[in-house]
Formats: sequence, structure tokens, C-alpha cells
Amino acid sequence: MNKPTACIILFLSMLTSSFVKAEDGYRLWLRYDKVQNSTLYNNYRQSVKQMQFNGSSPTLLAAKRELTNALQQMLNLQPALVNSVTSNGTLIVGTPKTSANVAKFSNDIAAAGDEGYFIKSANINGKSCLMIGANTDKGILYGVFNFLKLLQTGQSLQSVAINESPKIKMRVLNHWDNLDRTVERGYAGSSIWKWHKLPGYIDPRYIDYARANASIGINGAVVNNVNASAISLTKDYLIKASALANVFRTYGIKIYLTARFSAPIEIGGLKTADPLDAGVRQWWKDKADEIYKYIPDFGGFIVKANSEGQPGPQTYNRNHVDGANMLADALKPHNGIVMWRAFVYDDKVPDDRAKQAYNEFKPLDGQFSDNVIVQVKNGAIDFQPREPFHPLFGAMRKTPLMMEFQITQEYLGFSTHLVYLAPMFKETLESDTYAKGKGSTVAKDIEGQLDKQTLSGMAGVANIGSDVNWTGHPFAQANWYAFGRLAWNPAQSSEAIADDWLRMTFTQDNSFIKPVKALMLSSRETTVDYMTPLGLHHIMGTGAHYGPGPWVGNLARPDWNPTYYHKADSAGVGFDRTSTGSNAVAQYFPPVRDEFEHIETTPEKYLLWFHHVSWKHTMPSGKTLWQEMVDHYYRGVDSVRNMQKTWSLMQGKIDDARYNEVKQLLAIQEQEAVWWRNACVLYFQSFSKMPIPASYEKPDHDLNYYRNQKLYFLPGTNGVQ
Ligand code: GCV
Repeated sequence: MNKPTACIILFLSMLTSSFVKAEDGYRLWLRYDKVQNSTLYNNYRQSVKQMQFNGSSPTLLAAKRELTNALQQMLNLQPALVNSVTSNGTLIVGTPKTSANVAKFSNDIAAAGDEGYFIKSANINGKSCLMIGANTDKGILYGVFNFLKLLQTGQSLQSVAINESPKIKMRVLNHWDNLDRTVERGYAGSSIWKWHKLPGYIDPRYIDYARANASIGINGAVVNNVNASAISLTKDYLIKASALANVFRTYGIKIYLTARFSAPIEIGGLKTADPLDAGVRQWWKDKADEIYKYIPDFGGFIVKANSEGQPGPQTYNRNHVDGANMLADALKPHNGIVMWRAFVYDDKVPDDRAKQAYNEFKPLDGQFSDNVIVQVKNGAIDFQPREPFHPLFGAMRKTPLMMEFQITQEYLGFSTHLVYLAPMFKETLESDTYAKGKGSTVAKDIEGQLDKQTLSGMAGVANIGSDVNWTGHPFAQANWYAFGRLAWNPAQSSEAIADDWLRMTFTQDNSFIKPVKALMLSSRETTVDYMTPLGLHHIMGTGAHYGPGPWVGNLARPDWNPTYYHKADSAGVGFDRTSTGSNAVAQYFPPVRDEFEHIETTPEKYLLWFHHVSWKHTMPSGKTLWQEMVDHYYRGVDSVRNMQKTWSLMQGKIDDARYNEVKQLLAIQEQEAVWWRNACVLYFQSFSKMPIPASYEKPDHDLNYYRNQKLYFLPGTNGVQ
């Protein structure tokens, strides 16, 4: 072979191997790479030599496809399909309808309910078998995905005994996707919904989206923005949505749409959208009937009403109950649900924004129809890096409440910063409202356990887009994953979820898992440290919400100004929400109320949320508030640098593509953490007039420099800069 030919062959083989190994993140946590541990590999192969899997519904066929593809890839094995159990190592999958063997497990079946399943090792006809059983096809699908997780995470199948059923009924992703494919607060490319090509073209991505959701138990998707367009309710768009619904249905996912309150005027030609007007009510009934003609299992509507400029019942001097119940009546004959958002606040209302949702909704408790669920953000302001739990939790005892978390990182570094959100979600879920005494956690409220509600739900504002890796940052996939896992069962630990995700997404290598899991678990606290420590909130740049902007105080709406929230002056900093201030604390039950009322008993992490505190106040550490604040900001940056160090040790333990991507993103995160730290410390120093210790890294610019930073064309802003 001559030299040039050899070079070309070498070059081509390098290309091919880099294509083979290229990891673009598309496969998410459903990678199904070959099992590396030879003992496990052999044991697994022995356990699933044969398979009994009957039934021909689309969902069962999808589950079977997933299972057989995965076994082929992980174990290089195609189990022989059998009708009866004649040897050890048979995997039996089915419902009582499709499998007489499964039907025998009546207790497990009863425990599974509508969506649950069991996975068990069992002796059938004297042979050792593995069973995946459920009442429903959907239960089987979830069981199969969990079974595959056991294999992907290297669990032993010997004496496996798992009984699972979800604690929450509606586990829904809220896409803030516009029909023009921009995504409000989206940082991972454009919308994945290609409306102009629907219904004719079904992008395979829709199927992978549905698979990924089903693998973590998500059973609903609101496909369009809560800042809604009435166009999505026109016939053409309903037909497009029905094509998506057809894909989702196989994977147990219902489609929901946002309902623009003024749609009867905008697309219906009516003169009003008054919810008590007979013509308007009839319009919505007809619209609901039309929707169900196209989408027989349509989930229902979500509504953002009278909030941030959206139309709503108050436009016609009616209240939220009037609006929600009108839509509920229209959906009721079809078993549809209304998710009515409690994210309302009005700058014309001269009260603390944090109090407004409670003030509006609490008096309406008990008046909503039984197919309405009120969707409440985790905190009373707006998805900040840290907020105390929303006071509506525990307070609406006759109304089911649905949690709304934000998975997309609007306030937590877009898809540029590595921030694992499970600890933040858990912090809210585990908060005790004391509504019915100790142990009345937020989780219990949204599970419907506090007052035996029949509806229960958790929504997450999706971080999914058209980027190859779906979520922009490779680690942002973990937040989608964790949301689904926690919606299924809020009691699961952030650590266990991170462990599973890392093993499925990257590698089983413990020398990678251990340090990277620790890095993930502390990442949210790190972000709070360099953005909004000690209860500071809403001090980000305006419009795009990117970077620091504590100085902003000139916006038309006072409640959009950071200065409204931190109230820094020469005496101190923080929002007095105690009885001497806005008295927002009164919206909590005692003893939470009493705890937040006093500086001494308020958890330090919420201090400036509830109190205006002197710069010289002595903190439990013995430092002044000023010094403590400075230390948090500096600690935040140090922690990001430690994340970088940890990550650099991971080179070679995973593929180069994702290693390098995360490395570069961490470098951006470090620069931006420094930006946040310097800008905030210099700004607050202009009030405290106290020094930054000489031994600390000096901000490399003065305050004016940071104030004059202007970023253009950031994603997720719908054109607002
Ligand atoms: C969809 C915040 C966001 C808005 C969002 C709103 C909401 O204010 O910045 O983009 O609008 O929350 O949750 O409705």
C-alpha cells in the first residue's frame, strides 16, 4: 500500500470510529449500551433467555419493542418468544388479560392500580422466572422501563421484588412553546413541535420524546405556551395537535392545550369572553366537543388568566371561579380537566406581590368544580433560585392543588450553568405547612393526601428544545429526568435519582459516579450562593432574566424591579414581610408563621426574604450580615472552581464529546459566577459602605462597568431584550 492510500484509510477509519463513539446526548438516559460487567452480563442473559409477552395493543407492542431492542443492545440477545414456561430464565410480561401467570399474582395486581406494576422473581411451573405484571397496558410500559433501568444501573435480578404505583395522578410537562417555534424561557433551541409540517409529517423525535417521558412516568404534555395564542384552538391546529396526541397515546401521555380566555372573541367572532355570558359558554362547549372529536382522550385546558397581561374573567368583573368553572363545564362531559394557574399578581394592587395569589385564591376555596385543579408555583414570587414554599399549599383545603416547578433554568443560569434541580424541588416538597399539624408537607398536599382529593398533579415547565441533546446542557437532562421521578414519587431522594441518571447517561464507573454525583448535589446551593444568597430574590437582569441586575429600579411596573425586592438602603437589606412590614408571614400556619416572623428563628436561607436586616446584624456565625453575604458570594465562585477541578479529573472516564462540552460550559459558568459575585457585592457595598476583606479576590471592574453590561439576543425572550 502506498503512503497516501494508507493515510486516507487511517483518516477514514479515524472518522468512522469518531462517528461510532460520538456522543451527542440524543439518547438521553435510554442508551442501552452493552453491559460491561461480565458477571452481570451473563446473569442477565440467563434470566431472560425466553420471553412470554402476549397482547397486541399499540402500548404493549411499544413496550415489547423497547424491551427487545434494549436486550439486543445491552445483552446481544433476542429472547425466544414462548407461550408456556418450560425452562428457567423466562421473562413473563403481561396483564391479567394477556397472561394467566400474571393473573395469579392478585395482591400485586391489586396494589398496582391503574398505572402501577410489579417486577418479581417467581417460581412458575417449577421454573425460576421474572415477572413484569400490571393491571393495564400503561402499567406494563412503566414496568418495562423500570426493568430496563435495573439492567442499565447494574442491579441484581435475583430475588427482585418491586411494587410501584404513582403517588400523583397528573404528571405533566408544560411547554412554553409558541406556534412560531420560539420557546419562552427556552434555552435548548427551537420548539420541537414542527407545526407547519403537522399533521403530515411525524418527526421521529416525537416518538423519542414520548419514550423518554414514559420511561419516567410523565403522562401529560401541554404542548403550547401559557401566554397563549387562540390559533391553537382553531380546527387546523386541532388536527395538528391530534397527530401529536396519536403519537403520545401509545406511550400513555395525554395532550393538553392552553386556552386563551379571549378565544371566543379572537377566533369565535363573539363580542365578549365574559364567562357568565350564555353565548360564550356555548362557544366553549362547542369547542370542547370539537376538540374531543379530533382527540378523544384530550386531557384538558391550562389557563393563565389575568396575569402579566393575559385576558381572564376579571376583564369582565368576574372571578377565577367563574372562569375556571365555565371551562370545567365544557370539558366535564368528556372527563377533561382544567388546570387553572394561581400565578397572578397585579401592579395596580398596592400589596406585596408575594401575598397576592393567596389573597385572591384563598377566599375561593371550595367553589371550584370538581374537574378543576389549581396550579401553584413552588414559591410565591416566581421560580427564584430559592423561595420558601408558597403559602397556598395547605391553605386551600377544599381545592386540589397542583405543583408547578420550573425545569427550564430561567433564573438558574439558562442551559449554560450546571445546576441539578432535584434538591430544590425536594426542598419545597418536604416543607411542612402545618396545615393539619406537624407532617402536613407540601408533598402530601399535592398528592391529595391532606384532604383526600381525587385530583392530584405536578407540572414542570419543560427545558426541552430542538438541540440535539434536547436540553442544551448535557446535565440539564437530569432535571427533566428528576422532575419525572419526583412526580411519580416525591419521596425519592435527590441522590438516588442522580445516581440512576448518571449510570444510565454516562457510565457505571464509580470513580466517575461518586465525585460527579456530589458535584450535582451541591450545585444548586452553589448557584444560590453566587446569585441570591440568604433569601435575596429577583435581582436578575431585566427582560431576559440573565445575569445580575440588582440596581434595576426604573421599570414601569414596580413589582418587576429588583429594587422592589431587596430594598437595600444604608440601614440594611431585605424585604420586611413580618407584621411590621407586609405581613406576608400571616399567610402561613403557626408555627411556620412565628418562625418566619422573627429574625432569630427564620432559617438563614430565607432571612432577607422575610426581614430587612441591618448590615451590622450579627449572624449565628458571629459575622456581620455584610460579611456573611460577601462570604456566600465568594464561596459560590469557589465552588464553581471546585466543580471545574472535579470535572477535569473525569477526562477519559467518559466520551470526549460530552466531557469537552461540559468543560466548556463550566468555564462559562465560572465567568458568570464571577460576574454575579462582583456585580452584587459592589452594588450592595454601595449601601453597606463596609469593606470586602483585602485578602479576597478583588472585583476586576467597578460597579459602573457591571451596570452598563448589556447583552443582546439572548434566547427565550420572545424578542424582548
Ligand atoms: C410564561 C415568569 C416568566 C414569564 C412566564 C411567567 C408565567 O414571569 O418570566 O416568561 O410566562 O413567569 O409563569 O406565566
